[in-house]
Amino acid sequence: MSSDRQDQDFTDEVEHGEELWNPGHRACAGCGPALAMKYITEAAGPNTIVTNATGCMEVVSTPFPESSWGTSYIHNIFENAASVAAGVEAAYQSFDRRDPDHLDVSDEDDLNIIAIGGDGATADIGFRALSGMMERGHDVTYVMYDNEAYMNTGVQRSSQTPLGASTTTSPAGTESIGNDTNKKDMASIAADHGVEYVATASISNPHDFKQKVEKALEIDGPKFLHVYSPCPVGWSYESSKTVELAELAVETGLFPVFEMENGEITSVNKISDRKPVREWLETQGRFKHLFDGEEGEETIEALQEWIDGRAEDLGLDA
Ligand SMILES: Cc1ncc(C[n+]2csc(CCOP(=O)(O)OP(=O)(O)O)c2C)c(N)n1
Ligand SMILES: [Mg+2]
Repeated sequence: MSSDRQDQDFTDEVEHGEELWNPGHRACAGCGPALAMKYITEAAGPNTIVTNATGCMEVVSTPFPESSWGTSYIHNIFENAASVAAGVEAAYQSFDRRDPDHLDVSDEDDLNIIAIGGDGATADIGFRALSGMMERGHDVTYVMYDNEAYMNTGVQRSSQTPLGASTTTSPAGTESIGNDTNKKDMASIAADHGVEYVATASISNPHDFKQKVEKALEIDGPKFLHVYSPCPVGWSYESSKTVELAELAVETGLFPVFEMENGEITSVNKISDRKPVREWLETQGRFKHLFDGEEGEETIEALQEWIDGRAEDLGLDA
């Protein structure tokens, strides 16, 4: 919305289903996380307060005096989206106790508090804020959009960067094969906090993702969603291929799509004829060096083994 409209209270005016993540933001062509924002807001509707960590989604959507957000929106520092969301929730509860009429939403039960952070902001630098929010049991839905590196500051590796990826802090070269760790399993970590509902989703399946957002928002207490969101710039591929590559990551099992309820796996999007991860690696410049020598071949095999192990644990194969 433009600056002269910022004083108005839009929350009551926007009908459910209208754009709440508005065009005109500065995301790159083919930005996967931008699609994730669109789907989150479509599923959540206008009665929503978003807290958003520093990162690409904040930078592209909030250049003063404009904002792409039709929901209420708070930009917070890199490491504390979960803490700010927890504070918002605690504040609403306290308003409610003092004066229920004070609430500026049509139905307080429908108020959604959603914290959004990138993989760096969530799995690494905001990890303890997230852990505290989940452990204290705040009624907050946390969405981690995963583009597998710190993209906003120039493609540094995160704990979600896959094995073998070349990034600016894990550059492939004579001394290095690229990133030397596998993706940290954030779903299990969230479930181990006693979080009732945990799910993974991909921007290649908006229906599935939006259903999971809706389901999460209906549950009281903390919820954690991990949404896979490719980045053409950081991964080095042609921008028209974002949805295709997100889907290929699912079809290879690199990014399994599942739900966990009360610590147990309750649904898995099964895959028939899971494709070798090699097919996905070949599509991106960040893995190019893996196809050039024995060490690269060993890295591909190690990644495939890790994927096979997880697939077996999850019962991923149809
Ligand atoms: C405490 C702190 N450390 C570092 C930064 C610089 N910084 C801002 S955004 C960003 C990267 C964000 O990465 P991620 O959370 O994965 O989101 P993305 O940019 O990929 O969307 C970094 C390192 C910061 N703002 N604050
Ligand atoms: Mg990132």
